[in-house]
Amino acid sequence: MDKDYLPFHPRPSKPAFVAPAGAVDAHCHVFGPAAQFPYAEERKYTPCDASRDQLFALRDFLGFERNVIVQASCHGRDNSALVDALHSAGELARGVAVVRPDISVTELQELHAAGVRAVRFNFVKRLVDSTPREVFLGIAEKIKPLGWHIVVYFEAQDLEGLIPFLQQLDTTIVVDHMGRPDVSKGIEHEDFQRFVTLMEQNPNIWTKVSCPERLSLQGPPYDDVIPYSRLLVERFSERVLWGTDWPHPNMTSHMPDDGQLVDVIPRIATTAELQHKLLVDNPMRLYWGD
Ligand code: 0GY
Repeated sequence: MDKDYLPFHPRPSKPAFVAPAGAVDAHCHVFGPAAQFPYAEERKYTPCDASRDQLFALRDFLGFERNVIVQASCHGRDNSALVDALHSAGELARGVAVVRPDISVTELQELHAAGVRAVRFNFVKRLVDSTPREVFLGIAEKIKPLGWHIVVYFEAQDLEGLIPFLQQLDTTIVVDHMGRPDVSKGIEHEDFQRFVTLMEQNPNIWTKVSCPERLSLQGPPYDDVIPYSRLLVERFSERVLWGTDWPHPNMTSHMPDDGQLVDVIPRIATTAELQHKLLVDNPMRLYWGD
């Protein structure tokens, strides 16, 4: 693990919010353990190991039933740790993989059988070297027969340049962490409004109202991020997902208490109906709908 890397919270609190039956943590990761699943050579950080069993124990402790496990950049395009976790979880987990452009149909089918239902395109420069758009478009073509969707990770200032590319992807797109707004600018700022307009104009675009801990300037209980997430949940209730982002790679300001993150949910989804859509109906439709 990197010298300055913050490990995940050792003893999260029990959340006061009780998630509805069947709730899905739709954004989390497994890291290693490195002895069994080494980190990628091209990685930009070396995290603290965070095993599948630790993830599943956290899921149960927080009162959730299922996970969507997202391949993180530290594992590159080797999805072995992800696939191992999916096999172990059976129907209780689905996966988002990162794949090579030359991946074969057989390899894709194996990932599908393990529970993968999407690929992730990462545009965050501190995490990955840039990938030419044509390469991503080639992958988008390859996954079409499987009915997968595409998860994209970018930062707010890059959205404008990405819009034409996103509009070329004629499948469901899920944007990580609300497109990472700069919350010092306010919800009326053109950057966040650009994202809201994008969702308004493109009914195939979903988002994860996740990561207040990454976006907050104030820290817990993340009051400065709530208006952004709440607006998206209320306006796009059928196209929002929620996740812990455990084990919270690359946090530098603080390490969130996962129980406290769960307690953000009733502040952004303020009715039982919105909570059910966010935590059960939407992720089940997208990841378990086949
Ligand atoms: C996240 C956020 C981060 C890392 C990754 O793939 C990754 O390494 O996604 C980050 O550093 O912002 O969603 O886990």
